[in-house]
Amino acid sequence: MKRVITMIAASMAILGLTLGAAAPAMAVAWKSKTDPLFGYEDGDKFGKAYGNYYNDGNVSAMSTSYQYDIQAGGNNVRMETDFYFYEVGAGCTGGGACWVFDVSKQTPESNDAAWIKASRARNLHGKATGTRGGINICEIQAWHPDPCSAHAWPSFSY
Ligand SMILES: [Ca+2]
Repeated sequence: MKRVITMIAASMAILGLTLGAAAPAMAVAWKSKTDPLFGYEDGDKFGKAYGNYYNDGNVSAMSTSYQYDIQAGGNNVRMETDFYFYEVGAGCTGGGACWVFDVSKQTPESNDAAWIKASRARNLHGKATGTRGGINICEIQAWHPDPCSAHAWPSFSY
């Protein structure tokens, strides 16, 4: 009995170390307040953004962003995150893993000349080994296709 308990304790110690290593404390930052991602329409900046993407407790991928309406008022801006997972999927070749699109999530719209924070999460997939977010800022226009910035592509393995 004592040997069994010792083995369980040893296993738990190894598991603890493993979980600790698999839970990076650092978020993956993309751009910054002083060097943000800009969105343009016809050469004019409509908005800017930065943020981070991280493993939230080995439960979800969290996309946290800060959006800023450069042309305050008028049309609103919002962020969109396309969540991808590195896993075996129908679109992968040769039965291997590839980046598989899961879902898009948007932040609430804002039109303040101020940094507005918002987060969007997606549960981690048990069979995936990594995730990435395709993140951009768009201006929401009623009678015209929405102009959007290029994508930032932060990712992490787990
Ligand atoms: Ca605006």
